[in-house]
Amino acid sequence: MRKNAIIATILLLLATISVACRSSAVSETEQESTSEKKIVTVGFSQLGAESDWRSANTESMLTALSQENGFNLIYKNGQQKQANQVTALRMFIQQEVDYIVLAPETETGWDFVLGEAKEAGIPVIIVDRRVAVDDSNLYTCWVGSDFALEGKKLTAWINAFTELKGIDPGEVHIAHIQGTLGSTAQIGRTRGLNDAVKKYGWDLLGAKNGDFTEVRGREVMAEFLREYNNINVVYCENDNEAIGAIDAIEAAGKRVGPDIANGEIMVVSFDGINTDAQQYLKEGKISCIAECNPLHGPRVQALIKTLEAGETPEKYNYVQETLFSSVPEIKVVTVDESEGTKEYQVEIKR
Ligand code: GYE
Repeated sequence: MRKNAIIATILLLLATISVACRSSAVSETEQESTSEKKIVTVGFSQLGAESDWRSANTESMLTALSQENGFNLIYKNGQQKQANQVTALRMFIQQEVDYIVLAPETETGWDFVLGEAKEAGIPVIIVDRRVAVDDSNLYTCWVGSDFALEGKKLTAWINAFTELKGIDPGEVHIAHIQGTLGSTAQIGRTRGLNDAVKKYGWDLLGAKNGDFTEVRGREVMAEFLREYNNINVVYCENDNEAIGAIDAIEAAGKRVGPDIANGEIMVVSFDGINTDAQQYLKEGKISCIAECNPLHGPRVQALIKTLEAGETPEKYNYVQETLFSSVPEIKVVTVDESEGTKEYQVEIKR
């Protein structure tokens, strides 16, 4: 009996101490929240690390959504697997984050998990590539590039170049190295090329998947060179593929450059963030790059601020981009858009 009474007293004491601790903890956080700003918890699911564009994008996000800027960021790298991204999103939902930011690998297959986020009342911001979902209310907004427009600009540049050099459209023999199939960047850039092939009458030899990586760019370019001996333009869907393709072309004993009338193979690509690609551009090994800007961190930060203020941001937020080239004669390209034609300046890098 006595033993039981002692145990009961100890338990009572422990309970009292824990209540006391908790109430002092509550009053501390109450004090903090009145003097400090709210910490916003964000779960960010990045698709992977396939390219320099991606690394720059990740860095921009981590810097903008930092602790100093008032964020508690939970970052997950999907390692190029959608299943990993879905798992990350479910974990964020379980952790009851304030916002989910998703950089999706491919467009399809997101309805279910985004439905779960919606059910949990967590706003989702899509960054870079898009999701193709039946109900666009499953996400709050999107920020990224107009990939089809990038493709239009780059192909308009190729057309301006061949016209300038007096090259017949039927003599433009293109090897097409695609990005990850089913990603918005691939879909838009591929559409840009296919439309231009029809419009101008170029000879498209074939398309192979380079997965946005240098290694695959090298591999598929080597295959192209084994299959065709008349390639004079290589349309790479990003700079890493272009770097790999240039290696393969040079390893096969051929020259890269814009002088296609004299046997050079002209390489064009997208991004413009990679320092090796920038160097190749200056040297003329890459003739034109359609810029794709990866610095979305501050843009996502601004969207969250808008939402925190109780306002509704634009649903689709496009980034302005240019063309970079080492060919000085072409200063501007004209592109057809839904509202008519529009001119874009070409930044000459030398
Ligand atoms: O161009 C490429 C990256 O989705 C815009 O993905 C992005 C693309 C970018 O791997 O380098």
